[in-house]
Formats: sequence, structure tokens, C-alpha cells
Amino acid sequence: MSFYQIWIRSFADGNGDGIGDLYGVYDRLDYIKSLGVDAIWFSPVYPSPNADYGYDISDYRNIHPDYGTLDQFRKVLDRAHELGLIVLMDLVINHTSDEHPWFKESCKGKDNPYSDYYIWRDPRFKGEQMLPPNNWYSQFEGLAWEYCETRGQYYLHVFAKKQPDLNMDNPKVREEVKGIMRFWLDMGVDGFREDVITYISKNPALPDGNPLLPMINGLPHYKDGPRLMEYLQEFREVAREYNAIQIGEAPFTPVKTAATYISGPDRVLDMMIQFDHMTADCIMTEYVWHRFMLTKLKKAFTKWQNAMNGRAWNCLYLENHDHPRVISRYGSEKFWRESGTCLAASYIFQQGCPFIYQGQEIGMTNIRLRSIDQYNDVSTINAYHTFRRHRSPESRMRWIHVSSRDSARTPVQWTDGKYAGFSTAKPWFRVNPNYKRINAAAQEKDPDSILNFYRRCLALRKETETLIWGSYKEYYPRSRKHYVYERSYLGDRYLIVCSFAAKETKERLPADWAKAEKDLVIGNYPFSTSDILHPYETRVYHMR
Ligand SMILES: [Ca+2]
Repeated sequence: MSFYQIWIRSFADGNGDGIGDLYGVYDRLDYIKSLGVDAIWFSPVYPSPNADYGYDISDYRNIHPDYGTLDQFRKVLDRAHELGLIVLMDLVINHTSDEHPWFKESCKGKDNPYSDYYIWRDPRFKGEQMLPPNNWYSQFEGLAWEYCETRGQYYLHVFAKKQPDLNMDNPKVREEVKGIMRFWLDMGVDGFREDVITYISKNPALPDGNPLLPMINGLPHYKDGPRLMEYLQEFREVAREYNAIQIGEAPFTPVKTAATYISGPDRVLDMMIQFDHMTADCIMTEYVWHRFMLTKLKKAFTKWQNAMNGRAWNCLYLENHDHPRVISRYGSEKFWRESGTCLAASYIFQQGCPFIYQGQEIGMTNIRLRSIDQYNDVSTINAYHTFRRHRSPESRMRWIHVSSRDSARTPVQWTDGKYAGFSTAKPWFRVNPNYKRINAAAQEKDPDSILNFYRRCLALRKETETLIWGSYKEYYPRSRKHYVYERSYLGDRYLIVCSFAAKETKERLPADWAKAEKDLVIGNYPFSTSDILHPYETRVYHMR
């Protein structure tokens, strides 16, 4: 099974106001189907003040007016189902928007029905000086606490100020979550991708974190918390009633812990979105950037492949709305087509479910805006003002260019026409100027395009039991140029060779593969039996 992720604001504008919407999605459902995927995951489409573009929800049971109506959503859902595509919604329940009616009520005082919906604590005092309840930082901006005058207390926000964390220890909040799940499942939605779901149970003592760590110093006290399993089991019961899929996002969750959530018949989630392989060019977050290291990428891939083999199903992905474009990170814009296709083969044939993020299938790359004022993303702007303050503005902008989430949020490049065919009006966010060269229409016509390569890979995967069920084996883990892995099932064997070198290199094959009769079933260069690999060449062999 494979997934296509839509971040709707930048996907396709159907009503000509410059903002992507459900009308645009409806018109592109055939395109999505044509990729060979089985499912759509919608990043949040609910009403939201957009402090974090939809991940700050102000109404869980409606559609943002920018994106359409509930009726339009039902049309999209029905048409998707007709095409055989299942639909997952984003369930964001670690926090709401501060403009959600629950929070507005909660702020008013300590004795209304919503008072205990959020995590409120009294201030600490150092002499006359009022201090927040602990020293945690927010992952997005400043401290993790904001003072509310009317209530005389602080509320916790692990992310932006406008994203107060819900108090999941309150059974009423958990009932609300189940009600929200039922609302969408009753409508016919097939499951959820669950945003930072491993953060929902906090250590109730809320102890201080390590003061030396920026941004994530409170993490050990709110990640994989004491009652997380219990809460996930409650939500699982609802999902079971509907046979719904649950995919949990789990930043920084170690592989052993992940397995406890997603393996076995009593699993509380079906799959987990982990982040290990997204740090092959950075430390913990893209904002602490270093040169790309293939060995680091391979180590993360193989760790999760081995750990989940025979136990659970991996989420395979290289891009989503939270990460810059992968060609600009792990590939090469110079060898754009070659590295885009090589990256596709590097992950699609692993064991698990491949996810494709909008625009990834046409090889969209990072945007480079001149000044920080042109960026929208709250975490990008905060990172710019937090890190590297001693560097020149030019140096800081170069670093924003490699690390900003906004690069994943430029409008999808459909054609080489005005506004890249995304809209008839000026789009809400800048179109990457390379749309004349990189767009879906041009790639439809080109059999060797990145788009058609993705289609070939997904089709091969779908029709090949070995690539679905087969076990995984990595060769040459220490190679800094090549990623070579094998899938085998009941004696049937595939070998995937990916060169991450920007120059010609000599192909190295395991001894039995070198001797064997084999077919090249997919490649990104003209067929050749030469043992020289071109820059970013990938070859998928099948042993006869
Ligand atoms: Ca629109």
C-alpha cells in the first residue's frame, strides 16, 4: 500500500483565489490515481488561524473556508473511493489553536467546563520576579509557557504560542477526541495520521529539563509519557469499530519503543512515522545542518528495516510538509533528474508503505528567497532569530535555504504557464522560479521523467510479492558512494543499486549477484551491461 500526502494550501487552486483547495484536489484525483498510489493523507483541512498552517485547529468538525465546505469534502471523499483510493485525515490532538472555543473558555477561569482542558500551572516566583512553571522551551518559539492574565496562570505550549497543549489526562478531553474520530469515520474517512501522538501524555510533575538543550529540553518529560499507551488503547478501540488505519507521528522515538506501539495483534497504531533517516544532513533538526552523509542515511534505513522485519510495517518516506525538498538535501540539483529518480528507488523498494509528498514525484526542489521576511513558517522564522546570531545575514540566509520547511510548501508546479498552473490568481506563497523547467505537464510527456519513474517503481512494487513481503538485506554499509540492498522472498531476489556519487563509479555487486543471470528491471539511464555507474545511477536487478 502506498500513500500520497496533500498539503492542501499549495496543492491546486480550483476557484481562482490563489489558495489551494478541495475543488483543486477534486480535479486532480485522477492524476493522483495515475501515480499508482492507494491512499491519500490530507494534512489538516480544518478551520485554523494558520499559525502553523492547519496544525493549529479551531474547529475539528469543519473545513477551512479557504479550502471549501463539508459538502465539497464529501464529494472528494466519494470520488476518491470510486477511484479505489482510501482517505486519511490528520488528527492533531496534542494541541488546539488558542482560538478554539475550548481554549477561549479555559482562559476565563478555573471553574468552567473547559477549565481543565489544557495544561495550566501557577507561576513560580523568585523574589518579586514571576517565572514560568518550569524551564522548558517550545520547539517553535521561545519558552513553552505563556501567561494568561484573566486566569492568572501559565499554559503549556510545546509548539507555537498559538498551539496550547491539551490536557489528555482529563477524561473529558479523551471523549472529545473519540467524538472527533467518530465524526470523520462516520462520514466514511478510512483512518488517521496522528500528529505528534507520542507527546500527548506529559509527566504530571512537569520537572525542569536540561537547561543546556535549546528547543527540546523538556522532551524526556512529554515524549512517550507515562499514560501514552493507555490513551492510545482507548483511541484504538474507536478505530477498531470502523476498521480504520492509524499512523502515528513519533519524533525522536527509539526503534524499540516504536515496536511496542505498532507490532502484534494488540498494536495501538498500525505504523509510525519516525525521523531517524531525515537527519542524514543535520543533528536532530534541519536547523542544525551538516554535509549530507550517505552512511548516516543507510544506517537509519537499515536499523528500521531490520527492527520491523517480521514484526511491523515501516512508513517509508523522504519528504513531507515538515522537511525541505530531498533532491536539494540528499541528492543534487545539478543531477536533478538522476538524483530524483535514484532517491525514489532508494526507498520505494524497502519493506513498508511508501509515502509520496506532493511535488516530490516531479522532483520539486528548495526555494531560495532573498530575505527572512519572505518566509511564512513559524519555526523557520524562529530558527533564524535563535541560531547563528553572530553570522552575517547572507550566511544565515544560505542556511535557511537548506533547512526551511517552507521549501516543501511552495505551490505545486503543474505547467510552465502563469503561476505554474497552480492558480489563475497570484498564489498565496511564491512559486519556485524553476517551474518552467520542473513541472508535471512536461514530465507527463517524457517517458524518462521523474514522474514516470515514480509510476514505474510503484507499479513494479505493486505487482511483485518479493518487493512487498521480502526480507531486507543491506550490502556494503560502509560505502560512502553506494547504497545496495536486496529483497528476497521464497527464493525470488531483487537487488537495488543506488549510486549517490556525482561522478562515474565502479559498480560493486555481491559475489552471487555478479555471477548470476539477471535482468535489469528498472534503471534511470539507458540499459547497459557496463560495470560503470553514471552519476546517481540506480539499477534494480531481478535474479533469473
Ligand atoms: Ca482556492
